[in-house]
Amino acid sequence: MQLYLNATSPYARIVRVCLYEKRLIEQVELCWCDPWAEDSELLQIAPLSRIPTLVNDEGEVLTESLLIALYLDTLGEGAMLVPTNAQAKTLALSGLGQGLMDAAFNVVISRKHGGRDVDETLLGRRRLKAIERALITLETHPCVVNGNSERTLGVIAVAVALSYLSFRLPEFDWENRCPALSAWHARVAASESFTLTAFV
Ligand SMILES: N[C@@H](CCC(=O)N[C@@H](CS)C(=O)NCC(=O)O)C(=O)O
Repeated sequence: MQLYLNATSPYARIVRVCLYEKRLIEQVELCWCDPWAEDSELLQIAPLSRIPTLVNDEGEVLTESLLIALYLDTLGEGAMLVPTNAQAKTLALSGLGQGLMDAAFNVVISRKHGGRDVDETLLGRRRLKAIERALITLETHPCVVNGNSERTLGVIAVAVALSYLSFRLPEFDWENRCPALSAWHARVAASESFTLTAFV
């Protein structure tokens, strides 16, 4: 299999963490690329030119981090990323994590192309408020309150989104403002699959 990725994509990091968790990392060739480049190798196989993109051994081209994670769950070893006895809870948390990631990523990419003023637009304000609401929700989420740091897809998606916030938008200062979430995140982020995939 080949995984197209870069080192700063939070979506690609979800897939990398899952590859470690499912003990599949040795079976994947990592193809580092720039998804924004017009003439990339990635564009030859993926019309939307987005990462992560996974090409499996049959040549099937999979995109969308959470869909790729579901596929890896059917292949690898180790604990299920989406345990059958907690499917709805896990998918709900995965959606919250990816939504937080989408909002944070869109703040970063909009500022990059439109400057800080984009924060004052209708969509800019919506994104910033969505991040705030997600943090408030997560601080009292049962998973965090109960200290559940088993690395299901939901836990992975939320923890990667929070790491991305620290990496790209430190002004949110969520670590100090959300102490329970911060302690929970520190436990998840101490695992090997997180330390080996840290943003650089
Ligand atoms: N919903 C997608 C988002 C993927 C995504 O937006 N990836 C970014 C990099 S972090 C990308 O490739 N952007 C290039 C582009 O949109 O042209 C997922 O979960 O995989």
